[in-house]
Amino acid sequence: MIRDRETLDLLLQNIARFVRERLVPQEDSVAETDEIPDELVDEMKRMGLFGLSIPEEYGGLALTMEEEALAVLELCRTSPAFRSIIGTTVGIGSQGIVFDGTEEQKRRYLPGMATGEIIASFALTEPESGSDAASLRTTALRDGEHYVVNGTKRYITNAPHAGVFTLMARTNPADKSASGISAFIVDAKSPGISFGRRDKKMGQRGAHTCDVIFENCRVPAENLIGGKEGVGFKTAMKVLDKGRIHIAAVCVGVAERMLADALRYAMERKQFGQRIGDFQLVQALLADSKAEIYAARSMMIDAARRRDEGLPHTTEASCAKMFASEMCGRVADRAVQVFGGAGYMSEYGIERFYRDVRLFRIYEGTTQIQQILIARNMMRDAA
Ligand code: COS
Repeated sequence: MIRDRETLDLLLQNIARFVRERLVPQEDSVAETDEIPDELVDEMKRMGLFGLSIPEEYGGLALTMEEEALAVLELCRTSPAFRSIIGTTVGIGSQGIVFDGTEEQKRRYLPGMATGEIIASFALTEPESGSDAASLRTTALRDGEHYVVNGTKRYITNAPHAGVFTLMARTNPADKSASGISAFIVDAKSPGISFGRRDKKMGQRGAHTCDVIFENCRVPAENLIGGKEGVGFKTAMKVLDKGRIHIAAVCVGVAERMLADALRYAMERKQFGQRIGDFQLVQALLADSKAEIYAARSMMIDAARRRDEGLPHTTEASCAKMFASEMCGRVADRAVQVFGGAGYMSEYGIERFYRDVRLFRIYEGTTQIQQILIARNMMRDAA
């Protein structure tokens, strides 16, 4: 749903200019240093990018899902690590509070997230619990006015920068199912929290993940999201439903960028006395990519609109995330192919995208998890 086309277009133009003039020129240096310069993060804060999804009364831009998806798509016509710095605050780190938090929790945390002063991070995955999220072992045991948290969270995006974690932990260890899990807001500076070394990754340099270790970390009982135990898994699943549409938009944005680069190269590079883009076999690589991007974009927009209209969208979110992330991998592969030998060389940047986008098929639910979700929902709906 687009509320005001003119305002949205202004935002999209602003983001497009920022990407073109500020982010694209720094892609190489970010990949080299593994750091996003503070001044770029400050610019993102000033543009309101951390607050895209935060309601207006807490200082955010309160974009609808369709608007957020279009904004994110625009931001992703560059290295996806730039999106990652705002991604957890816009998405999985904050939305549990937006959906299920108490008024007091929203007032306390959301305004800082909207300005980017508080980076929010989502702590679900553990060493022994990835796709099987409901098997998580981190415990949060009530002790007077606190919960005492013990456990390790793994591959937590933005953990090294986080001000706050949305943490999923088991408040009822006797209940091994999803209903034993609760969600908390945890201040990253709480005593009892320590951080592992930054993970070395295949790509997305500039985006940081690490382990977060909780040892007798005392969390005030008032930080239990919604003040209710046993519903944290549902909060996490709702957050991921929305997150998957967001990731589909990320995939479309990066794919459009890679295809634009491949197209430019195909029109410049000459072999056998003509542009390689004039060869039909190269044209097939470009055309297949164009059609698949269009399909993914249409799915992403449709899923976003369903969400905005309050319709069920779990299946559509999974379809869009699955198709868009797989599409993005194929587009990356074809883009490298169009570049030929140059595609394998770092200086052209396309091999960096090829590595960066590999993550999309894995995080916020692997392709295989999306397949399970889609088929399960189909059978449930048919029964
Ligand atoms: N919205 C609201 N509630 C939901 C929900 C959703 N999208 N999905 C599940 N639930 C509810 C269910 O209705 C169920 O509640 P009841 O017991 O009251 O019926 C409860 O949550 C447990 O759901 P379910 O039985 O489906 O749990 P499973 O253990 O079978 O979940 C999947 C399996 C695969 C769906 C889940 O573990 C998952 O999404 N895994 C991937 C996790 C992931 O994406 N990790 C990425 C890391 S985070 S970046």
